[in-house]
Amino acid sequence: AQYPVQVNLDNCAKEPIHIIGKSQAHGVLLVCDRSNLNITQAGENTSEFFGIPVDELLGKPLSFLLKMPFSGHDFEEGSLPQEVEVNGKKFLVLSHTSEESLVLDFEPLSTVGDPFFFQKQLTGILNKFQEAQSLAQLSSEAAKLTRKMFGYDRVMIYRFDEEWNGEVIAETKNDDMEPWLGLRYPATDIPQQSRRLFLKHRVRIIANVHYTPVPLKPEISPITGKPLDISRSSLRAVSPIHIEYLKNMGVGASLSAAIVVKGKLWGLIACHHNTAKHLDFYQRESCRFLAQMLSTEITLHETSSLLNHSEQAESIRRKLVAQMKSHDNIVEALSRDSVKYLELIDCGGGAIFHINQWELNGNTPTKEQLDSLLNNFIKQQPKSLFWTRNLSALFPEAEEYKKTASGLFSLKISDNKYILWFKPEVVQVVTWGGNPQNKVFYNEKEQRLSPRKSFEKWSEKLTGFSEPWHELDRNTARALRENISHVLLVRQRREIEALN
Ligand code: BLA
Repeated sequence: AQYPVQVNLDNCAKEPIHIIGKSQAHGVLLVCDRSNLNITQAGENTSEFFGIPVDELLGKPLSFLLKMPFSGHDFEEGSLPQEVEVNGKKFLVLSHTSEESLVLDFEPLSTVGDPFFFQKQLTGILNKFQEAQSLAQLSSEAAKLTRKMFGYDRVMIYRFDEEWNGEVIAETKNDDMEPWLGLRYPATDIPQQSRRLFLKHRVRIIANVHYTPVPLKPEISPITGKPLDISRSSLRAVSPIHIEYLKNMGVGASLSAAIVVKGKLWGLIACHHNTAKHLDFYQRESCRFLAQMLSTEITLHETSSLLNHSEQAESIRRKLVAQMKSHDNIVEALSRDSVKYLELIDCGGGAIFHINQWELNGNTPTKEQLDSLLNNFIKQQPKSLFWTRNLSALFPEAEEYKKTASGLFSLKISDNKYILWFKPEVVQVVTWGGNPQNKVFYNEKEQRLSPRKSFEKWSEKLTGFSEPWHELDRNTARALRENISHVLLVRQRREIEALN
């Protein structure tokens, strides 16, 4: 056998989870030809659920299985799930199309309790969410409500950062379980194709981590001659890598629900159960709704803090403009009057470079260090705005002054005019769920990648980083540049007019 010389995490993103060709074992996957509703493929567990071996079903019309009146419309794209009876058992059938195939997920219908359970909770949930004063409180309420409604052993709110690493920002769990609150996990744990599916499907359960995957028969679609895309099936089997991951974590079943803010996957409601656990379609819809309400509430929180922040910056910028208009010297107007450019962007210090002179304010590197930073680094940047929270990683010389300037935000006004803002280093201890350097190894027995075995807390001291810059800082800086250019232009015109 050929082993990859180097274990490559890119392989995670290539795991073909959409054409996995197998289902989970708590229901039956049935595939028909859309044009005539003849059965073309089925899971090999039809005997267990329907009492009919798979070979007997293949090629037969759907009516052979569903001995009841139905019409093709019942299973069209977007139609409601249908309750059917087969072999004396009740199933809920969820249907969707995949190319020329109609994919039917048969899920055994458990005798549900109160069908209005969720509706009755709604007002309570909304009130709890609206009472929350902070994102932390909101997340914690959401975790508690999810656990109360669906009874998982551990419920976490998992938030992605800009690099798609994640952090458990709220948690509620059985007392005897180890807390994971505050732990971080690397981006490769939830690869991109999995995150993309969450944006679409929003809720996914893994009913039993210790299940035996059920192969589709035949594996290749007889209609297209290709593997069938079953990414939209609620029964789709799980990537073996992720199953191993959950086993290593000691998890028996999971539910994950997407938190989507402004069209982007913001995080997950991540639930674990120690043993197998199935939520039926209606419960999953309730969970989807809860996640939607949480998403809306998070959007509101983020929008209102964004609005406050931008109103503040706006008012400071207006005062700076007024100062520039009443001063002859722009640098003095920005740095020595009652309102200062340092207030515009959250920072520990700043510098203005103007016609080969430095004006330094607050905590900054020295003029000599800034000369080198400007000439050897900032001037090489292709755009007039540049920002980083980890300058020394990009410009090693900056290691010398990382205490004052791990964060750099620079604005070029013209070739001989720059404004810089600095943020100090904040040493942080970050704790990961397992050593993130050992994310994965090549498993010779299985001939595939395996995830790390240990999720033992692993702490890392992060040095050379500042707090991040705010996304609004870019708009603020751009607007300031416009203002300065305008003031300078008006002044230049007046000078020319005076000369004439
Ligand atoms: C999927 N990995 C996932 C999912 C989660 C995590 C939530 C989605 C599960 C679902 O679809 O229900 C990760 N789960 C976590 C994390 C926590 C948790 C971080 O509870 C923290 C508390 N995984 C690896 C490596 C690879 C990998 C190294 O660790 C690749 C080699 C792959 N993870 C992987 C794949 C999926 C996945 C392929 C998709 C599984 C599927 O949908 O079939």
